[in-house]
Amino acid sequence: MERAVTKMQLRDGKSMTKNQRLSKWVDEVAAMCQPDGVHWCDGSKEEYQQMLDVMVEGGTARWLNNDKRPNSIIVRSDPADVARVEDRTFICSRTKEEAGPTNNWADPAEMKKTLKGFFSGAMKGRVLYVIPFSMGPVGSHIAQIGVQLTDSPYVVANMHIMTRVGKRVLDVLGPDGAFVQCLHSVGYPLTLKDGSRRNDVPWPCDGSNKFITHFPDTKEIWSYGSGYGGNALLGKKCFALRIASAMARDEGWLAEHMLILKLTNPEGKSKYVCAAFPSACGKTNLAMLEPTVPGWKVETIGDDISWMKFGKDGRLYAINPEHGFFGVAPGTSMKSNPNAMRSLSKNCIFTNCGLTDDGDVWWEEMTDEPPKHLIDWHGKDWVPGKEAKAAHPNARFTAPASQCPVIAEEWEDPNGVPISAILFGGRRSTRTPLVNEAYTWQHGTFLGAIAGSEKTAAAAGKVGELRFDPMAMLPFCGYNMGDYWQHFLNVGQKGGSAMPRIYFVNWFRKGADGKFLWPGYGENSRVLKWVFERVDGKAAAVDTPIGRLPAPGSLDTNGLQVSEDALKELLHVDVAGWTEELAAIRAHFAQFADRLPKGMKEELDSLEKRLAAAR
Ligand code: GTP
Ligand code: SPV
Ligand code: MN
Repeated sequence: MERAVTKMQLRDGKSMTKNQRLSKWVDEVAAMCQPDGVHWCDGSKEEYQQMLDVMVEGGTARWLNNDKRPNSIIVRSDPADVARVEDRTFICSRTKEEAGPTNNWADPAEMKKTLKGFFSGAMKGRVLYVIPFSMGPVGSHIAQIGVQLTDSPYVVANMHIMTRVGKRVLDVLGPDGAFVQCLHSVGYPLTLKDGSRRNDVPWPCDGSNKFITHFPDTKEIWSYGSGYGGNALLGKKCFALRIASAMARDEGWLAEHMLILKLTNPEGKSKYVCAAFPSACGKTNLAMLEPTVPGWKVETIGDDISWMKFGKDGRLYAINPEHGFFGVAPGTSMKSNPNAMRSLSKNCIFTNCGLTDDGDVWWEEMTDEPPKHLIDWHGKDWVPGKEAKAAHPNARFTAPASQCPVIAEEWEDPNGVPISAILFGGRRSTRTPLVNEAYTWQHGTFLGAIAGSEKTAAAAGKVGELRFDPMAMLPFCGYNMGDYWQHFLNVGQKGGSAMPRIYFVNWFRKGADGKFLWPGYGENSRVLKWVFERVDGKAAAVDTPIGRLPAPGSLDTNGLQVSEDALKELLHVDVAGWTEELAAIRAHFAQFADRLPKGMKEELDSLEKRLAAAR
C-alpha cells in the first residue's frame, strides 16, 4: 500500500509565522526525522477533509454510511496500540525527586539521547505536519499555545476536532510568543535504517518501543511509537495536564483532570461545578447528563480538563482547554448519555468500534438489541454471543464539542466561568459513600489525595485493580504529587472563603449481589442538586468522621427507584472499614516522605481521631 501523501498539496507555511524559534525547530526536526515533505496546517475545513481523504485512501480509515453518520470515519488501531501506556510515560525533570514517587522518571539528557536515536529517520516516506494549536479560546488569558509536529494524518484530524488549530493561533503567538513544543512520531518509517523499504500499514506504530516523555523544565513533549489517544494527541493529557500542571504550580493556577458543567435550578439560578474522576469513571456522562429531577438543567462546558485561574473578584474561573470530546464509546447509549449520542450524529471519528453491515458504528450497550452481524474492532466477523467484544473497551469517539446539544452558551468565554463546587470521585465498589462534603478546603484536598479507584481500560494494564488515584491525577501530574498537594493547599489559602466547596462522590458502590447500588447517570442530578443547595446554605448535612453527609430527607429521592436498604448503604459511613483503611493511607502518604504537606498529615490524624471517637 503506497501512501497517498504524494497526492496531497503540501503547504510551506514558513511565511505563516515570524516566530524564529518555531521555524528553527521545524527545520531541526525535519533534519532529524527526514520526512518526504512538510505541511503547515491552517486549520481549515478543507484541510480536515483532506486528512480524512488521505486516511481513507491510505487504508487507515473507511467512510461510514453518509446517510446514517454524515462525514464520519471509522478507524481500527493496531491491537498493540489501544490505550495510554502509563509504564511508558516519563516525567524528565532535572531530578527524580521532582518527578516524585508516582511518576516514572528519566534523566532529561539521557532520554533525549535515546529518543534522538528513535526519531532519526522516523518519518521517512511520510509527511511532517506542523499543527499550531491553542488550548482554550484563542487569545484567552487562561489559554496556552502549543505546536505539535507529527507524521500522523489521524492525529492531525483529531487535533482539528480536539483543539483550535491554524493560522489564527500563529497570529496570537507572534514573533516571540511562548509555545509548548510537542513532537510526535508513530515510529514507522517506510525506509528503514539499512535502506530497505517497506509498505505502509493501516495503523502504523512501534508497538514495542513507546515513549511518552515530558520535559517540564523546557516545556517539551516527545512522544514516539503510539498513535492512540492521550499518547498521540499531545494537547490533551501530555500538555493540558502534565506540562500545564507544572506551569500552574509555577504560576499559581490549576490544571486539572476535571469536567466543567453548568447547573441551573428551577428558579433559573446557575452555578458552575468541576468534577475530577479517573479515566473512564464518568466525567463525560456527568458533564452532559439529563437530570431526572424536574426543573433542573445541566449544560456542558467541558468533559475532561479544566484550567482555573483567579479572577479579579478573587474567585476561581475555569476554561475548558479543549474543543471536542475524545470519549469512551462502550456503554454510551440513548439511555445512559443521550446528549453524547446526539453529539455523534455527524463529523466524527470512531476508533476501535464495531462496523455494522449498513455502514454505521456499534459498541457494547449502544442498543438493547445488538446487530445480527458486524465487523469487530479487529476487522473480524462478529455475531451476538461471541466472546470477543465488538468494540474495544477503550474504543473512543472524537466529536466537536459544538455538536453537543447541551453545550453551554458560555463554553468558549475567554474569561472562563466561576466555580462554586469541586467534586472528586472514583470507581469504588465498597466503602466510599454516594456523596460527602469536605469540612474545609484542606479537608477536601485530603479527600482528593486519598481517592481510591479501580483501574479501567483507559490505560493498558489490569482492569479492576484498586489503587490510589489522587484527584484523578495519578497518571497526569507532571511533578511530585506531594508538591502538587501543597500547591492545592496554597491555592486554597490564597482564595480563602471565595474558594469552591469540595465534595467526594462515588456512583459505583456495589451491593452483596455485585450490582451497583446507585442507578447513576441522570439520577446523579440528585447529588448535584444537594451540592447546589449546600453551597446556597439550604440543604442539611450531618457531620460524620469522614465528612458531611446528606441529613435524612435532604437528598431529593422523589420518584427514585432505589430501595430503602440500598439508600441506607449508599449513605452509610463504614467506621470499621475506614479504620482499616488508615494503614493503607499512611503507606500511601509515606512514599512522599518530607514532600508530604503538613496539612495532609494533620487531616489524617484528625480522621483517625474522629474514627476512634465513633467506634
Ligand atoms: P475519560 O474520557 O477516560 O477521562 O473517561 P470519563 O471519566 O469521561 O468517563 P465516561 O463518562 O466516558 O464513563 C466511562 C464509563 O463509566 C461509561 O462507559 C459508563 O458505562 C460508566 N459510567 C459513567 N457514569 C456512570 C454512572 O453514573 N454509574 C455507572 N454505574 N456507570 C457510569
Ligand atoms: C483518559 O484516559 O483519561 C482519557 C483518554 O481521557 S486519553 O486521551 O487517551 O488520555
Ligand atoms: Mn480523561
